[in-house]
Amino acid sequence: MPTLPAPLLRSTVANRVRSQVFRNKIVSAQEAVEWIRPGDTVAISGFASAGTPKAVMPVLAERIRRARVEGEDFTVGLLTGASVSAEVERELAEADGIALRMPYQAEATARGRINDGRMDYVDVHLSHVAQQVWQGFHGGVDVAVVEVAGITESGDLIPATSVGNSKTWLDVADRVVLEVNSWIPEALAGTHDIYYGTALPPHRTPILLTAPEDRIGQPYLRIDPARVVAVVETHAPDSAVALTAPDATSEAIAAHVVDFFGHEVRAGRLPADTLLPLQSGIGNVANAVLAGLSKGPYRGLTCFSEVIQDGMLQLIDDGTVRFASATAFALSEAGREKLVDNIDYYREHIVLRSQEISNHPEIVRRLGIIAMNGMLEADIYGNVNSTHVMGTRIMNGIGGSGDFARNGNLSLFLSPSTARDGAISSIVPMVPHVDHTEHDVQVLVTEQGLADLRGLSPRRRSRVVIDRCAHPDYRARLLDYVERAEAVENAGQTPHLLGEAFGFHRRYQETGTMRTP
Ligand code: 0RQ
Repeated sequence: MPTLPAPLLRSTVANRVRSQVFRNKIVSAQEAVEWIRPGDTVAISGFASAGTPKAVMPVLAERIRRARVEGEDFTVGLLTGASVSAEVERELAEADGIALRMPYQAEATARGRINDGRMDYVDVHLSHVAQQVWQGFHGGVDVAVVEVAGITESGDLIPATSVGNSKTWLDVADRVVLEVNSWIPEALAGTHDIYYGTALPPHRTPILLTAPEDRIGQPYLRIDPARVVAVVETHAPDSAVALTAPDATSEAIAAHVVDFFGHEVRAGRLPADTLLPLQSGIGNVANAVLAGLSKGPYRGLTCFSEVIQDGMLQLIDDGTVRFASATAFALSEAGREKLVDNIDYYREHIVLRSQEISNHPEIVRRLGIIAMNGMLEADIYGNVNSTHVMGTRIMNGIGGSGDFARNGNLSLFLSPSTARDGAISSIVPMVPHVDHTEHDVQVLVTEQGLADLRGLSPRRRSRVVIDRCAHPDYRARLLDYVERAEAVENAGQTPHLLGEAFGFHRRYQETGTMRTP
């Protein structure tokens, strides 16, 4: 644990900006926003809502709205860590203020603008964002707006409740606006591990992280004060994540996953008590899996994931999890309070890193991660669609699922077997959009059961997927499809009826259900 300078343990609004150089730059959000100009690329902190700047972005949305009324064209490109707070995402999208969005969103208005073709969206593996920005695919970054918990006397930045891409934005932006949020407990300082050793090829060297708890960097973000154009003081909480109690479907999926881990332990492929470091996506199924683990025989598990959800705090409390590495918190209001009240305890069990490290393929492969992510649908051969409803309309984005699924030791995809009250089957003959290919998907899980696809050829996989994962209402039709596909002359390695492969989806579009009368 790094030794913290004594003044960091005090906590009042006034003393959060302790460097005089930065104190001289304190302005209002209205003044700070003047540094953002039409056409700029604006990179902001924030990952799964945590650490989103609270003051400048709403003022920017208002400024864009006013400009529109006056007939001025004012849009910006918006780069983030992953999703940011729904309020910021919504206000900017409603103002039609975003020309280009990257790399992930999960908000209804933004989603609507993207699907209407009014907002360009580049859906990127989260571990690739930093290097793509360094390589210039997204142009330069004109302005970074980064939330921090404080600025030390020597000008180091105490990171916020997420790290995401903050390091990269601070490194590359021409102009930097810092929001110093005194709501964040200062005792969070020391939870972060910011690694400054990444580089572009051919200058890369090994990243020497060999266990989730390893610290390979420093607790602070750095910034050249000459590029900081404004410092804005705020005192506002992160938006809370809404949690609903796991339903019977999520619990059934979780039970299959926990059974499977037992099976892998008995087969000698996973260590008995500690398994391997776990990654799990966001949402109720992920939370149910975490809850299911606490009922198993496991003690001292580790996690190497993107976010720390309420379920993870619980697992740390009861000793199921010994250590969790992530890039952000994603907590409910109750979870937030628990974290703040017990920060000294949790700081011993948690580290937050930049997303280029939390999701790094080299580390994910080395640690042997067990990757568990949600999906919209899978096909009978194991290809997975995580992002495009009916193959065309974006839902959220690929996020970090590809970073973990492709490089993990085990890759599981989880979903209820049906969506929209049974009108959609999550198991289809052919997915109309592929995020994770049959080569990267090892295990599919629905509440019906678990299909272990490892070692199976496509023709054998199809039977296992249909028998174990498809909802009974759809099984016979899927089986009929695959049997007829196999009966065609020269059916091939992966039999399909190309005229019918999207028949389930066509039927849904034409009749509102994939079911046949
Ligand atoms: O729609 O919200 O209108 O009710 O999709 O579905 O079952 O609640 O599942 O919340 O776990 O999300 C793939 C979207 C699943 C998510 C996805 C509809 C369904 C519902 C949500 P409503 P559920 P979840 C780490 C990893 C990619 C990013 C990722 C995701 C809504 O897991 O975005 O993995 N993954 N990141 O009705 C049409 C289908 C459908 C469907 C479900 N087959 N067709 N609609 N829905 N299946 C996190 C990060 O990277 C930050």
